[in-house]
Amino acid sequence: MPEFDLAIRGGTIVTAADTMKADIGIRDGRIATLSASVTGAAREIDATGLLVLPGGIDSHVHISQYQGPDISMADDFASATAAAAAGGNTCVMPFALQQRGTSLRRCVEEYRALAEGRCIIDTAFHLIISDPTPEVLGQELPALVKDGYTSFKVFMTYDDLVLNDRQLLEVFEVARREQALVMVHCEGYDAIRYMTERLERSGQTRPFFHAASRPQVVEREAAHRAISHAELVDVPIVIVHVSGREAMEQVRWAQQRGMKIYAETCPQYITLTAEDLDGLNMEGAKYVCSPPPRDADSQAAIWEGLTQGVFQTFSSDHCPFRYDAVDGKLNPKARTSFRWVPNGIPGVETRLPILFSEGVSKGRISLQTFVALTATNHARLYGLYPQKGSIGVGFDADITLWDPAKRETIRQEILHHGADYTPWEGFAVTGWPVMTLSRGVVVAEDGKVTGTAGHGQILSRDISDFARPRGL
Ligand code: DUC
Ligand code: ZN
Ligand code: ZN
Repeated sequence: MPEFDLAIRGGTIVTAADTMKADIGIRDGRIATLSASVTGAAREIDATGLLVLPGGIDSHVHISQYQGPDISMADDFASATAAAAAGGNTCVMPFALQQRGTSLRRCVEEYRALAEGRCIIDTAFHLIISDPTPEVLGQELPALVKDGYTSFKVFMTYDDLVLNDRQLLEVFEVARREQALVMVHCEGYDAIRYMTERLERSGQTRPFFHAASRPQVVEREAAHRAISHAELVDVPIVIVHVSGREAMEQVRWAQQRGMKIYAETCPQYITLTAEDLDGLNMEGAKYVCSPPPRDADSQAAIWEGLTQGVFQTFSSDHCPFRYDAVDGKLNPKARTSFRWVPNGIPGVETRLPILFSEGVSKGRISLQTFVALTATNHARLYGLYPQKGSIGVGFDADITLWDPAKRETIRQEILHHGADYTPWEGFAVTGWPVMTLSRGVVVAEDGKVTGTAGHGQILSRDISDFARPRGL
């Protein structure tokens, strides 16, 4: 009987701390040994010339999320996790969205039912709280945290999701008590309404004006407000999808004051700008997401934040809609105003190549920073460590073999997501995933998805050390 089910041999292992030449022995889906030479495995994979990375963890994706009666997301759990696997990921973290007037527990069960048996890689849900009733805050949330749903997102905008300041404070208080981590969407509801109505009154309704309706000051104000509320309650929070200089500076200011404010940014904020929303006819709708992409100065600020440790995670915020579809970007109302263009872009499959190419290949960040930003910190922040997020004895054998020299041009035709376009069509990258293993099983290889639906498990998560209040 062979000692190992699988050996990965001859590669260069990269973790958030080290780079080393070693073989990996895998048994029962876990890493059983790291050593100079592993022999005696039932199967061997030759990783000569390749980097051996912890599989990507994308802690911010939206899959099959309810969008109202007229709009549908482009991915279900099968296509989203297939795309994620092809893009070098071994775990995604989507959201179970509470609709107002409904039980949080029931909504979790509904999303789990959509995911069960369909995922190709492992999946762990965050919650979205839109209706923090006494029942939700007092009973449902604490029970769900105990069941392993240890993080939730709240919104400071959108008619159906926005929480007022009092509600934010109350959610923060529960998070503090239960040691759950709150992710905050920072854009101010009233300011966006005001700008949107003004723009519409003056006929400025093309997708381009989506960006003008929510300028940086709107995000900066909300980030500052969320940080202030977090300070009042003494609770750690994550400011998600930070888009530009102004919100980044708020986060850095809070961190410099010793607060536990964590932050996430995304590929769109280092590669796209508001100009991309200015396409012919409705083409700009392909880039409509919130917060919107900004400008060159903001891209530089995001790089500052990535290199100086302001950001802990680099996620995709994958939120895919079909472009040419009546239930997507080109729904009939969207032609009347940017207000009706669904917010979000696909990106789960292209996140890793974009950061590797723009960051590592161009010499802006180290391999260690790349791994921390794309895998290790996601696992640590959201309670999946040390099961996931690194390469070491005892970790799940979630591994991506990466060719750092491979040049590729991102094109819709090579992707696996359910959207009918990519915002990065024609974007050239250096560095590409060539094989993805989920718990020791090859789920993607050379651009083909080889995993089976149902291999991916739905995970519960531990309380995160990062959610511990300062105790002030
Ligand atoms: N917020 C997200 O996190 N994703 C898509 C749209 C949005 O507003
Ligand atoms: Zn958001
Ligand atoms: Zn999102």
